[in-house]
Amino acid sequence: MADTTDFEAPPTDLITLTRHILKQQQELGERASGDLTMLLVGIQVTSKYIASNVRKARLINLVGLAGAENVQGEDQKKLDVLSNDIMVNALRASGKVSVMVSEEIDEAIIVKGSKGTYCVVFDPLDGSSNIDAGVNVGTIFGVYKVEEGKQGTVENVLRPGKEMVAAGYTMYGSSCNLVLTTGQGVDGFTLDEALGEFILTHPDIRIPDRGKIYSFNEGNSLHFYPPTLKYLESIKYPANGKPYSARYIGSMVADVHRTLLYGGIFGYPDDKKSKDGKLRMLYEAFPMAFLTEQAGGLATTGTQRILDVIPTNIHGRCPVFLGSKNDVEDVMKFYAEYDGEKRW
Ligand code: AHM
Ligand code: MG
Repeated sequence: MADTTDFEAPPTDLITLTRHILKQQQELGERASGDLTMLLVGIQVTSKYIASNVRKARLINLVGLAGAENVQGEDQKKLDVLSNDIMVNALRASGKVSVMVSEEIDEAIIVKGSKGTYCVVFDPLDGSSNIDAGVNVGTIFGVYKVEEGKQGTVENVLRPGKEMVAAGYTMYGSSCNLVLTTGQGVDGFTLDEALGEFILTHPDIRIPDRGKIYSFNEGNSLHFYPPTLKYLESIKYPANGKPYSARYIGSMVADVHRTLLYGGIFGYPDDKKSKDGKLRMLYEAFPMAFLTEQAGGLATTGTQRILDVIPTNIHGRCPVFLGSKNDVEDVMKFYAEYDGEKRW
């Protein structure tokens, strides 16, 4: 009888996201309660549901504005509101979460009576200004753990990113990809829509030490400070005559996803107009910095490791440069050299 090694057959041993996180839990032995596993399984269900709505948005009247502003003063899209509600309801129902912070909600959500020892910070639909054009968008999340008896305060999440126990994003694009770290490297999964399962397709993602792509909104150049301008000049007019290529989607999830896979650098700097940059610390900068470091790259504000920054406000912002180790080190050198000219 022939077996599947005799012909080119589809894989017969699919590693699903659930199987993967269960295995990581088993590796931790008795130290693991299974609560994080259940929480992550809950998050993957929200990703499938949001993905399905993003796909159908044009057909079921989900494009356009919802008619309200979020805490950042930005117009909320219908899909922002829907994605937020999907996340909040699923996390609340998991019973594992005592505090949530969402980009779309002004105050931290304290889940009354919850015995859950996890806090989840998230941007339910990042890059949503792109959504009506069908461009990639994504959900970003980070998870903190708190000691039993100390749950249920906003201080539970006003902690540096290095204290997160898990982080990830789901990208809704030509395929739906969930990329996750629990501090043991970074793995990427692709949604098989027929099976309704995320399948491990990118095990142990490692960022090349140097890339050839830079990803900045150079439309802000007028406002950039000297370290950023001089760094950009150095990669566009290099001595070796081989300039970097520019790629900027304007959806952090998509720009970071490409950076993790191909290498290079993504940057959203501080500038004369936005003194802390644009990206939010808790649910944009920290999760992406955690993933980047776990994939062997670096993430800095220019002068400080992003994961060391201590947030004082749940919607606080910080400058972001992340990606290949050597590329990010180059930016840091420009910050060190031109710091005096910065303030600028
Ligand atoms: P959002 O959370 O309101 O969608 O804003 C965050 C997005 C990021 O995805 C992206 O990196 C950045 O804003 C793009 O900003 P800009 O349009 O200024 O280049
Ligand atoms: Mg966002």
